[in-house]
Amino acid sequence: MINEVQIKEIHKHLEESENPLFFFDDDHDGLASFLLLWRSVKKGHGVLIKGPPFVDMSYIKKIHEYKADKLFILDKPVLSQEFVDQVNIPIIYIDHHKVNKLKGVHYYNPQFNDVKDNRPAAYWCYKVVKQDIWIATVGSVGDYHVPDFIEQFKKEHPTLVPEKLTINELLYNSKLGKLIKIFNFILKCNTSDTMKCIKILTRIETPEEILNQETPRGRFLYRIFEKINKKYEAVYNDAIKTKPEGKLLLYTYAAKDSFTSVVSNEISYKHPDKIVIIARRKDDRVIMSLRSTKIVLPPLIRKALDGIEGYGGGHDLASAANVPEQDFTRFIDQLKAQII
Ligand SMILES: [Mn+2]
Repeated sequence: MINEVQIKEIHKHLEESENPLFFFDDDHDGLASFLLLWRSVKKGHGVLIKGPPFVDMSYIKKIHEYKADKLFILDKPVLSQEFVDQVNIPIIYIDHHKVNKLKGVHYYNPQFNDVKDNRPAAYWCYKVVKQDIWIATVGSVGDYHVPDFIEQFKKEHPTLVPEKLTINELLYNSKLGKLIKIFNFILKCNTSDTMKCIKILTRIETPEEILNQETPRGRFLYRIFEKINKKYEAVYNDAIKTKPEGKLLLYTYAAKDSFTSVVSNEISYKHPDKIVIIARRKDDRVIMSLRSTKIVLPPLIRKALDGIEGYGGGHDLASAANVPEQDFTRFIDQLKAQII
């Protein structure tokens, strides 16, 4: 866990900074983490880090652009020493993926003293700011974790949760699940709409404002969600027709939009006994989200990448991989060989 002393340290970094810069991952947990920290101090700027799991060197220029005095990196699985060495302001790195070997970073990760503790970034950010429980719940449940404050959330937002507070009910049978989708989908529209939506989220007061379209800004968010959701449903409705082959359910598509993560979660829920791979062809690469309910994925992926110029990894039951298109079949074959 990230202990109480460390939580206080993060809080101090946040309070001390006059112009913090927040780099955050492009999913519900990254966005929720940013919103929690920003809304508690209302200063600084957020930068959405899209694409691969690492923070690209090109983002360093943002630090100078914004004249930031501290850099917070939220929920990004990979940070390189090379990146850290190029940054001349304090870096506060809050993450819950496999620990990176790094020097010169204020590094907060629950896996430091317990590799099994991978409670989401937003969970820890909530411990720091102690406000906006709904945003913390979106980030946590979206990352497949039922937080210990779920009863409190239920008290404050009774209509958003299902009767049974299990992870699958919360995700697939509640308004909270829809809210998580809203957080994800606004990150998938064009940059200018995404920026507008994030700005609105830094100011919105309640989740009901969005879900029930109670205000013009809530309506705006909801309409953007609906636009992306149409595209999502087209991919999902095609993917759900896929027949599993042995222990594997593989679906490949080539649309412009990236839905692999959200689709794989939902298909895995419908096929809990399969390893689900949702793959998207993009340029000459194939980008995959892999899900399982029992078999631990990262070692499988590592072996499947043997002899391939690709990368992959992530959580035990929710991972990602990226390989050149011409090696995709080989990757799948090398993965299948391990599960049959
Ligand atoms: Mn996360």
